[in-house]
Amino acid sequence: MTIELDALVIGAGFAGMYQLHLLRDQLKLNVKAVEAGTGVGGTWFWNRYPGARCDSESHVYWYTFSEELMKEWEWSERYPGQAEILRYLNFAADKLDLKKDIAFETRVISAQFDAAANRWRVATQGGDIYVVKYLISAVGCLSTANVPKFPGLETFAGDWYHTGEWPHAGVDFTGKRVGMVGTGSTGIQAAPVIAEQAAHLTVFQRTANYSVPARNAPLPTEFKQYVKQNAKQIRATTRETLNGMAFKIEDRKAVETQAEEREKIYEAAWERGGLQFRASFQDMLTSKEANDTAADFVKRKIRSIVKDPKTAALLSDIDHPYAAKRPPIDTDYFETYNRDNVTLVDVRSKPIMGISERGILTEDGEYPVDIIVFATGFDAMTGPLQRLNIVGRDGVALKDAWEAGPRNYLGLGIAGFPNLFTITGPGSPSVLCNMPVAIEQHADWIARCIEHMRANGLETIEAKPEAVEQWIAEVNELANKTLLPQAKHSWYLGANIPGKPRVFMPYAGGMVRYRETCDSVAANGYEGFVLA
Ligand code: N01
Repeated sequence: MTIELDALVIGAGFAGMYQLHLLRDQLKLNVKAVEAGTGVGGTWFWNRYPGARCDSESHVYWYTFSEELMKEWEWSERYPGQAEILRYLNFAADKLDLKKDIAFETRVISAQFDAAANRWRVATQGGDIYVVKYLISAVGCLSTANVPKFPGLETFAGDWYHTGEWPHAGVDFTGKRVGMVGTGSTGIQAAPVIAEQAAHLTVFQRTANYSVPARNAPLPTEFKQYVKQNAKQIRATTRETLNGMAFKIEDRKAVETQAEEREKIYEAAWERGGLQFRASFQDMLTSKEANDTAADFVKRKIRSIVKDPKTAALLSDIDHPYAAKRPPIDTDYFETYNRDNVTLVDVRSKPIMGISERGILTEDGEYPVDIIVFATGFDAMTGPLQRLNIVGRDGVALKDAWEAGPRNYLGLGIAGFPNLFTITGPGSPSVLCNMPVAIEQHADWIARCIEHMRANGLETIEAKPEAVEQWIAEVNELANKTLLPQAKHSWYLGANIPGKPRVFMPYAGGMVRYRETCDSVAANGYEGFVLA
């Protein structure tokens, strides 16, 4: 079937749903969304692994464009769990009546720009062709599962799963020997929950990781009321902070604070729990000396929690600055290693060689398991876009244009790919920000841009190559002012995927500065874009 539309949105998670709403209900475009899953939810549709929960606190992890939606929904816990977020997104989709305009179980396999017709031709796995003027990717940053290519995986006699493609029916670990590979945010959330059920859990750690207690808890009635009464103010606060959270980064510097006082501050932040640990001092991500104080504090905490000295040493032998990789938060992660049925295996010194029929093979020998859980992350940021097989002007494929790393303007537009917008694309704050805040800003900007084009009879918008050059230079410069690029094994850099170019992908200048830049670009007639 060939379907002609004004616009097509790819993906029906937080981003795609909001973009569909704006384009359909505000701009009155003829627009649809396509979604590979059988339901809305994106990340939260696919990531159903045990312990899956958001690290943003619930009162900032939702749509804030509608006060009505904010007042009608009530979160039950400090951090929303996967099932509750999925319920929330279904609630929002139903309130906005979005589902009727989303084609589910529809995976995009290619998108080709037809310059003569000034249209994108988008092909789906089912054989449909969407012919559209505007193409908006809302495919998320972490939606292309990375299953390491371990030789012999196909010979494994047990079951294996990637956390980002978790079976809807769940996995029963009762009585099973489980091997889990990966100790990022996902593995750190999953391990304590799996360990409670499994006969034995063996965690295969390549890079030791920091983690701070989340201190999740049910929300008291008073707080729920506070959120309802202050919905507008909460929204406003998330627009004023560097990372779209409701907490502000303290003005004080770790290097100018007396050791005793600093310890008290870290201790209080540890007790309070959550991502705001990294907001304790303003110099934590810019000064190695400051960062060392936080790193040292967390490492000492790990050693104080984990009883077996060898395991404690492995867990606290962390090779990167605190928060230079996305910092996880946890519920009893380090405590889990005190259980009799949990073992930690270091696969940095003795890497995984492959998978046998019976289990996981490292240079140290075979670890027999019944189930393997790959908490091995994603081909982040560029992976989901590349999977769409996008071909722009003059037959240039995105995979060739980005061979040396992503190159775009504002993280939103790509030279040679007219009328294509990438929500939370590389080069935008995205994963360094509370995602719904970054998403709403992008979707609003895109809607305003399309509105401007229609009001002025403009047919195409395309980033100028020189604007792309400047933007990439700015993204690099901002990242290099921080310690972020110093984590060698970070997915921010693409370093988790063999052969992927090492480029720091997110915009590290903060959401406030980024928003101002985008607004001023629009106010100056979409400076840096060619409009025709
Ligand atoms: O993935 P990761 P994730 N052999 O890439 C290891 C978001 N998120 O799914 O560090 C052995 O961080 C890898 O080792 P190394 C959040 O933004 C959010 O955990 O590359 N090990 C690492 O330990 C997060 O950052 C939330 O050396 C291998 C792990 O697998 C992002 O998603 C919850 C390996 C992968 O860690 C991704 O997190 C969860 C190999 N061949 C996730 N390959 C919330 O907000 C990889 N590893 C709650």
